[in-house]
Amino acid sequence: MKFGTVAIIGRSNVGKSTLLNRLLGEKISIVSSKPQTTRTRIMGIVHAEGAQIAFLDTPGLHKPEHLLNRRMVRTAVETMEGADLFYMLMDATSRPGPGDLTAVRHMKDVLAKQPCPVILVLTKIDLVNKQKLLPILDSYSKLFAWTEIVPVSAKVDDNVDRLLAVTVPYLPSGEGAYADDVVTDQTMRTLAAEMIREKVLQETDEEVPYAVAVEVDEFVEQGKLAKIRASILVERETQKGILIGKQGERLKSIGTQARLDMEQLFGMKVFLELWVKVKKAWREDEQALVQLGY
Ligand SMILES: Nc1nc2c(ncn2[C@@H]2O[C@H](COP(=O)(O)OP(=O)(O)OP(=O)(O)O)[C@@H](O)[C@H]2O)c(=O)[nH]1
Ligand SMILES: [Mg+2]
Repeated sequence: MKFGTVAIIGRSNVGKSTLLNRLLGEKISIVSSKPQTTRTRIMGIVHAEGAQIAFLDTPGLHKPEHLLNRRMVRTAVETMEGADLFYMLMDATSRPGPGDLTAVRHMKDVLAKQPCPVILVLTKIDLVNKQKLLPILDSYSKLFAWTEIVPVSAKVDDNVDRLLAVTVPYLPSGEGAYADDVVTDQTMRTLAAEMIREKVLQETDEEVPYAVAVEVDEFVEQGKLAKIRASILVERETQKGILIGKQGERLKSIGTQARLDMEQLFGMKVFLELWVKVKKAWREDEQALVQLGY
């Protein structure tokens, strides 16, 4: 039996959360086209034949501007420090860029203290012409002495099974630490907050996605019904206006989409009540960040 933890790392937007969800076959980590979507460490446990693997999704490694971002990068680094193996994700639709080099630098700092195998996972290959893939793969392969290189598409499920098969031999021997029915460390409360935030990210642009946090104020289960009351925090009045939209249209749409996702994941009916609140500069506020789970 093999048991180990795999840290899924890389710059923002390379597809870390999409890959975690694909490995699990369940959506527990939110995804959006905007960078810095994931803000915390998110564990998903795969129970395979002869192996149990705890995959750890992480915030994208980037140059931080706010206290929130510094904490995000620290979370990613700390997650690496506790892992048995890394998946370093890089995007096949572009050539290596400054973001990838920043990610490699962070990775090397951790490896200098505690070496472990690193698999380069080249993502989004569904968007790349087969002939173009080889030179791209070559350019990424030069960045580090990767243990293995595996191109995948998490979106259309191409080669992800092979990635899993390649990974298992590098994991330590041992019994699994988690019961067979444990899939994630995320609570229903956290999952609910994140699903709301995902819809906000999908429905807004420019500075709004980064200025938003979601707090669940009340989560009550009554038989097959969950009653959820949540606050969407923004930093300014103008952002509040944008989120609510004309005659409350945008907030309503965010609520409906989030509710449908929750009903599917939780397998119960959901009654969702959303409020938008202004909390100035919460991204720089240590106490607020701790309260929000960042
Ligand atoms: N076509 C295609 N798109 C993908 C694939 N994987 C991820 N994406 C898209 O890339 C964008 C970013 O995906 P995420 O999974 O949120 O990326 P991430 O690395 O977790 O990003 P952060 O949490 O911000 O660091 C989303 O729009 C995804 O739908 C893939 O295999 N193929
Ligand atoms: Mg993510």
